[in-house]
Formats: sequence, structure tokens, C-alpha cells
Amino acid sequence: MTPEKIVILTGAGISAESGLSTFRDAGGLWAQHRVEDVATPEAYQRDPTLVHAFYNARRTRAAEAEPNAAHIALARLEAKHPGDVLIITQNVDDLHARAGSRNLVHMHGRLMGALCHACQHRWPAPREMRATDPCPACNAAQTRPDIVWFGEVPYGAEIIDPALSAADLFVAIGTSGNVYPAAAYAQHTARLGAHTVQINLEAASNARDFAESHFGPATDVVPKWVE
Ligand code: BJW
Repeated sequence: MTPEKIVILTGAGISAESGLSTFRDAGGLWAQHRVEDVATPEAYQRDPTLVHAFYNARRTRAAEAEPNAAHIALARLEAKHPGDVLIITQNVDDLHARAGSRNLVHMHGRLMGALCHACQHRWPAPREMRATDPCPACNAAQTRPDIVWFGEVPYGAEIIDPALSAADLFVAIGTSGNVYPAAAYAQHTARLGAHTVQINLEAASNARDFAESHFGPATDVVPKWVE
């Protein structure tokens, strides 16, 4: 592979083999919890304790998980081509960073972050977070996970938008292509002339936007694709 500017979008499927649940697969998080109960600003207003319980449990599991061969292969790709690889992850775990990726945007936030609903101050999350934890900046007791919920604006557009415009190669790994704006990136980059590749267990909802597809477990396919 001769890289130019490479943008890689990852989703829950890349962390599945590290033991973290996906959302929409059978037995995934949305089969066990209603999105409206745990992943919207309204859910947090209605029942912050339930929302925190959902994210506290996921934070514990993510802290115990280890980066897998796919995360490590992407970190190796970046190390081989510094400045040419951007990873945009929809995942809120920290497995890309722990694998060594540095040029990384967490567009849907981070489990390991706390956010003050009152003043928007951010700080490292304790393992067990509560809404009543006081904000270190303004002392308000409106602490929430630093997560982008439905209806909220994803992070990192100032990095993502120019990178998509400049991309020669766009690769989506382990994402079902159901959630916007990430689901539109393949079509957007293809229209601008990038080559688009999906790596997934099965065809994503936006499969028609990819020129090339590789189906199989990320830990198998991604290291082979990187080499
Ligand atoms: C494997 C594997 C293995 C398994 N190997 N593969 C346009 C049209 C329609 C609606 C909208 C639209 N624009 C915006 C919306 C509204 C909404 C939206 O998209 N709704 C849709 C459901 C229709 N979007 C939003 O509200 C977003 N905000 C927004 O758009 O603001 C407006 C705005 C944007 C830009 C500029 C200005 C304004 C916010 C979206 C927030 C998403 N939040 C969640 C939960 C919070 C994070 C968390 O708790 O973790 O993020 S939802 C959930 O879905 C989570 C994920 O990041 C996200 C994507 O899921 P993902 O990663 O694709 O997981 P799965 O489970 O769906 O798929 C896993 C895939 O892996 C599968 O395909 C498997 O086959 C595969 N797989 N094992 C390889 N081993």
C-alpha cells in the first residue's frame, strides 16, 4: 500500500474482539438497553443515576480490556507514515490510544472523561461517576460522562472536516454505517475522489459508498490490510 492522506473511521466492531460489546449486533448494547433511557441528554435529565450506572459499568469493562491486533496494526501504520494517517473513532474506549495511535479524534467522546453539564469543564473521570460529584471548576453537581449523545454535536469537526476533504484513502472499520454524521463520510470522500474501503464482518448499511470491501474479523483482516 502506498499511502497518501489516509483517514480511518473506526466503530464498535474494532473493539469487539477486545471483549467490548457492539451496539447493534445480536446481544449488543441496544439489545440490552433502550437508547432513549441511557444515551440522550433527556435520559440524563430524567434519570442521571441510570445513565451513570450504564457508563460506569462500561468504563470498568473498558479499563480491563486490552488493545487487539487491529488497534495495534493501525498504530503501526501511523508510525510508518507519520502525519499521513488520521484515526476518527466513534468508540468511547481508549484502546486506540493505548495501542499507540496519536493522531486520533474521539468524535463521540470518551468514557474516561467527565463533563460538567453546567460550565462544560472537562476532567478525567473517576471509575465510578455520579451526577452529584462536584465540578472542579464551578462546583456544580451536574457531572455527566464526556460522551456525545443523540442530538448532540460530535467532537472534532475542525480536524475531521479538512482531513476528509484532503483524504486520498478513506477506510471504515467495524461500523454499521447507521449513525450520522460518520455514516456520510464514505460518500463524502468518494465524491471528492478518495478511494473508499470497508472492513467489517458484513456489509454496512452504507455499503454502496465503498469501492472495496473486506469481510471478516478485524483482528484478522486489519493487520493483513495494513501490511
Ligand atoms: C465487526 C466485528 C469484528 C462486529 N470485526 N467488524 C442524518 C440522517 C438521519 C439522522 C441523522 C442525520 N444526522 C444526524 C442524525 C441524528 C443522529 C443519527 O445518526 N441518528 C441515526 C440513528 C439515524 N445523529 C446524531 O444525533 C449525532 N449528532 C449529530 O448529528 O449532530 C448534528 C450535527 C452534526 C455535525 C455537525 C453539526 C451538527 C450524534 C450521534 C451520537 C452517537 N452516540 C452513540 C452513543 C454514545 C457513545 C457510547 O455510549 O458509546 O455512539 S450511538 C452508538 O452508535 C455509539 C456509536 O459510536 C455509534 C455507532 O455505532 P457503531 O460503532 O457503528 O456500532 P454498531 O454496533 O452499530 O456496528 C458494529 C459493526 O461492527 C457491525 O457492522 C458489525 O458487523 C461489525 N463487527 N464485530 C469487524 N470482530
